[in-house]
Amino acid sequence: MSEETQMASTDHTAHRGGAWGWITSTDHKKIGILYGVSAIMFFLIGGVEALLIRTQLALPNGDVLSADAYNQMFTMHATTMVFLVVMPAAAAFTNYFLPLLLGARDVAFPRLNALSYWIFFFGGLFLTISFFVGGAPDGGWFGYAPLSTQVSEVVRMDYWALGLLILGLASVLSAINFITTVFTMRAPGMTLMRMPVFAWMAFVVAFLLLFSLPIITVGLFQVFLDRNLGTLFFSAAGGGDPVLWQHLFWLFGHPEVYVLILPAMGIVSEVLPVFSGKPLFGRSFVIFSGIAIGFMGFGVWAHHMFTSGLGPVAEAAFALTTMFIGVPTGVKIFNWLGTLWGGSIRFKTPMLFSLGFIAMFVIGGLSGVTHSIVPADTQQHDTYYVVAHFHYVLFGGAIFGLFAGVYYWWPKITGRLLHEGWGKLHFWTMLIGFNLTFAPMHVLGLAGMPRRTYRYPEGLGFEFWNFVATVGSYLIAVSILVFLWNWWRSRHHGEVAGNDPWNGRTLEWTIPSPPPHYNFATVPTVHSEDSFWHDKYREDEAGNAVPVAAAPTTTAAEEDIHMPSPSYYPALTGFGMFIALMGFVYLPVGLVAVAAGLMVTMWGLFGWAMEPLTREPHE
Ligand code: HEM
Ligand SMILES: [Cu+2]
Repeated sequence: MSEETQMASTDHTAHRGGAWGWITSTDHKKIGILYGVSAIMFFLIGGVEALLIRTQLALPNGDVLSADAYNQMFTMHATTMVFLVVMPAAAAFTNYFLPLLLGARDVAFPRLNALSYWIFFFGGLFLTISFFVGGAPDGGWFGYAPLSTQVSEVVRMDYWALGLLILGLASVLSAINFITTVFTMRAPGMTLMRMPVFAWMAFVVAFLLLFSLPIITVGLFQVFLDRNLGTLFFSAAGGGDPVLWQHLFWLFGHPEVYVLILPAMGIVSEVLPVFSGKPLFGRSFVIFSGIAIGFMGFGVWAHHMFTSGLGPVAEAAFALTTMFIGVPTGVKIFNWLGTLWGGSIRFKTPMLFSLGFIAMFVIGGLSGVTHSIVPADTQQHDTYYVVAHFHYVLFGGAIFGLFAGVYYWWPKITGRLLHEGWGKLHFWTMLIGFNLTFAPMHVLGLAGMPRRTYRYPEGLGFEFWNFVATVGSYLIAVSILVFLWNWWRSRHHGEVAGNDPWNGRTLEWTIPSPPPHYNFATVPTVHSEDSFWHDKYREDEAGNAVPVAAAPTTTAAEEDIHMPSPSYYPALTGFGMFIALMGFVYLPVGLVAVAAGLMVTMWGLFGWAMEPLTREPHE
């Protein structure tokens, strides 16, 4: 929290400063910053967990972690990175920029938006607390039954099941909010096809969340019931079916990987045109392939289950759907390359991260296609080859894409640029460290090293590449320190950005940096896609861009703009849920906390319902 309060004092948009201002804020920009700062904190936690894993595996017969601690470490590392880093980082950008890209003053439901954040925050806290009270979840991030339904360890996988349940609730609420925002809050003239590609990808992600989370919610309830009330949903001995859990999980889990990657694809689709000085090549194809990925993403889940004995027909069918989903992904890559082609490219840091994204994501995508071939996957399954694959897409893809967004939009959020030199150092150390860490895992996996094992003996040929991977992971840590330093130094020494530091194409660059709390003094009217660009440039006969004499900037009085008032009820509601969750872990004694927590939740919701949306403007 201290970070957040600190930022409040320097943030020009703060209507009310201090911690209270952040807790009660309903401004989508402040909520976006809260998501972003939380994601970075969790990234550091998940990163330390990764370093512990890699330190343990640096040499054969490592003894840094016990087997028990190792299980907690890889489970929490993955759970943290997926649910507490990449998803909230995407939520940070969507919160902050979706309204700005659409020319809106806020999201459709500002207080619901605050509730989403607070539920997420308390859900993350809940999961992380588990380390200190009886041990963290240790059944893997996909919680396979019957491992996850065993109750010998008492609470650990309860933390996991309940934590994911509540985080899912936060995501469903924001999905509804973002979908409604896109449908109802677009500026005049902003047709759906004129929406910037990042807005489009956020829109698709919201649908993916809305349709996939209910599936895992059912499964998580069943895990919780199996563990605590003796039901037998996933117990083969009791007539239940552990493979059912795998279906439920992956029917959520595969769409989830697109939830993780599509926002990064959206960011890259914003950055490439700006730094190539050209519109996005085949823009509508990029949008439609994103939609296609959204639909097809629900039809490939069993490729995670090729070794579970599905039978040849199902295996062939899922092999084919998996190969097909590579097509819309390939379309996007061609369009990005087409955007670069013949452009006047500026190699600024956001551009470097975007190019890094494309290169690393292609490697990860290709190893993904090798998983679609069933006999090959039977060999690769549960080896380090898989670990290599998903880090190329999740880290080389999602994290690089998100950092492109960080460097690109930082000046809009803070009013100051990050330093280019440090940014480039960050990029290169991260790129080299990343490849040193994860490229060797392809080799290790194909040589037969199983994932999720805390030790390997000498003499199997695993020593060299494991050591290289560990060195690489420390280089990644160095790159993150460089980023943190860049952040720190930019607070006072960063170059002042002005409205439009990159010669941008979309509406957020028409307003001051940081934007005023009402975003747009006058709601813009949109006449084309990339509308800000067309305000600044006209085409001459040869098709070259010619600057228009005076590019319009908006400044106007703010008297008549009514923004939603702050409210502490969303945070209170989230807090009540947190108390109730803690109670559920420690049944039956915990029922006291469950009752107390639900009462606080009701208090929050009731107060919220009775509260007027906007108070009389007097500030
Ligand atoms: C900081 C750099 C990172 C390093 C050094 C690292 C290292 C590792 C290692 C060695 C494992 C395998 C553990 C095992 O199988 O025993 C692992 C698992 C995993 N990591 Fe990472 N990782 C990093 C970043 C990330 C990021 C950014 C994400 C996601 C966005 C991620 C997602 C996962 C997932 C989903 C697993 C699977 C865990 C499991 O088997 O249940 N990692 N990581
Ligand atoms: Cu999948």
